[in-house]
Formats: sequence, structure tokens, C-alpha cells
Amino acid sequence: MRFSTVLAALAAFIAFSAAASATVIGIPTDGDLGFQPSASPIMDQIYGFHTLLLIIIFAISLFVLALLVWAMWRYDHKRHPEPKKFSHNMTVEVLWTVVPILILVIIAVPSFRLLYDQDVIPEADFTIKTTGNQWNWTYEYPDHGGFEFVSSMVDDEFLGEHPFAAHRNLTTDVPVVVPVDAVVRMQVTASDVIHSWTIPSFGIKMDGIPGRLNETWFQATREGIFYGQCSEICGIRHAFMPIEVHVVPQEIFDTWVVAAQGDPYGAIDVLTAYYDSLRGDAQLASAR
Ligand SMILES: [Cu+2]
Repeated sequence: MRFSTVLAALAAFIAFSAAASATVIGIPTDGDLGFQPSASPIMDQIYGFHTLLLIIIFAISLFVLALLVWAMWRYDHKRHPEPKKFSHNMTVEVLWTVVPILILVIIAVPSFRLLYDQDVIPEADFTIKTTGNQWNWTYEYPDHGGFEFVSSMVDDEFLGEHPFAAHRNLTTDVPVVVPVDAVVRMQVTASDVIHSWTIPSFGIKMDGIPGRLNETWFQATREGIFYGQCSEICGIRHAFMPIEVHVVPQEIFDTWVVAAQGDPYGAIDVLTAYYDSLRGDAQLASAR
């Protein structure tokens, strides 16, 4: 088995074990460490790359520590009273130049591959355009008739009235909805100051800059509710413009699109009905 395959399997296992009991991802959870569970091929790659770096860093730290301990013991003034007078050692000098270069090359290969895969958007199924505002997000679905809506955080006092998955500082009044496994081209811009559209589980973070149209992409490979937050300090309510993405089966997405073309703010009823129908499903019931 190739080393990269082992790394990917390890990363998938970590992602799976962290997420096995939750379909609502991006909320604070007690005792969690590391990244949020992965839900996209890009995040899988980030996981694998992160694991590779951890192994390399651990090996280097261990080697330097061992070298230090050995040097302190071996060249102690009792064991080694007369210091040697040489000032060059060709072998050691070549080694400490070549080995770090090799390590950097080993890191560079998956790093460049990841950068390339993040940057080059595969053929997209459809596009969503988002505009960051102080302090909420406007979403447009240009490939589905061009309907648009503004998604704002639900304030604490109204959380109790929200039909599903009400989480403080994360739940929005109108979430973004995408079908599972669809390749989505995400266009990001802003109307006033710089914002940043982020979903950690999808491995994406893209600045929204006034007067510029940035692009990124994601493919959500599992159903659920995913949260992110604006990641560019944008003013006094920067912490209160969350991002909420619902990944649902294609037919639920199609129903939602038809409803949203009529009334984007009322289309949330489609999601409510969908989660109600799943209430008996142990896995998705936790979304409520
Ligand atoms: Cu912002």
C-alpha cells in the first residue's frame, strides 16, 4: 500500500470517528481536538497533508532532542576534557544541507497538489454567488432563475422559535441549501468592507472583497447542517454573521429551489418538513 493511501485512510478514519454521531457540524463540542470533521474531497486532502506534516514535525523534534541529549552526555567535560580543534566536516555539512532540502521537497509535492486542486475549479453543477455585507450574507442562485435572499443570524431571543438546529451565534434565518455530491462554484464578493466566506468542514475560506469577484468551489459529500463564520474582521458585528449550509438529497434540493423561486424566505418550510419526516431516523434526528 502506498504511503499516501495509508495517510488518506488514517485521515478518513479520524474524520469518521469524530463525526460518527453528529450530522450538525461546526458547533462547539466538549473535548474535541483538531479540525472539524471533513465533508469534502478538499478537506480530506487537508487532513492528509496535516497528518503528514505532524509525522515529519514529530520525527524532526525527536531527532533534535536525541542529538542534544547525546551531545550533552558524550561531550560532558569529564568524558571529553580536551576539545578537538577542527572547524569543518564535509560529510556533516553536506548532510545538514541535503536532508532538509529533501524534507522540503517531500512537503512541497502534496502542498502544491492541494493548492492546485483548491484553485482549479472542476466542471461545476451550478453556481452560488454570495455578497458579504455589514453584517450578513446575500446569496444568489444564478443557475436556478436568479432568486436571492439575505441570510442573517438569528438573535438569542428568537432561537427558541427556530424550527430546527438552533445554535447560538451560528443559526441563520435563511440557510444556504445544496444537494449532496454536487460540485458548487462559489463566487464571493462584498458590498462594503472585506469579509470571508468559510466552511471549515468543506476546507474552504474565500475573502469577499468589494469590487472583486473571487471564486472557489466545494463538493459536500455528506448530508447535514454545516456552520462557518465570517473569517475577516469586518466591524463591530463581525462575530455575528454566521454561514449555515444544508446539504440535502437532490430531490429535497429540487423542491426547495422551486419554493425559493417563489419565496426564498418561506422555502425554509421545505427543510422543516424534510427534518420532520426524518425524525424517526436516528442519524438525522440529531439535526433537530
Ligand atoms: Cu464579515
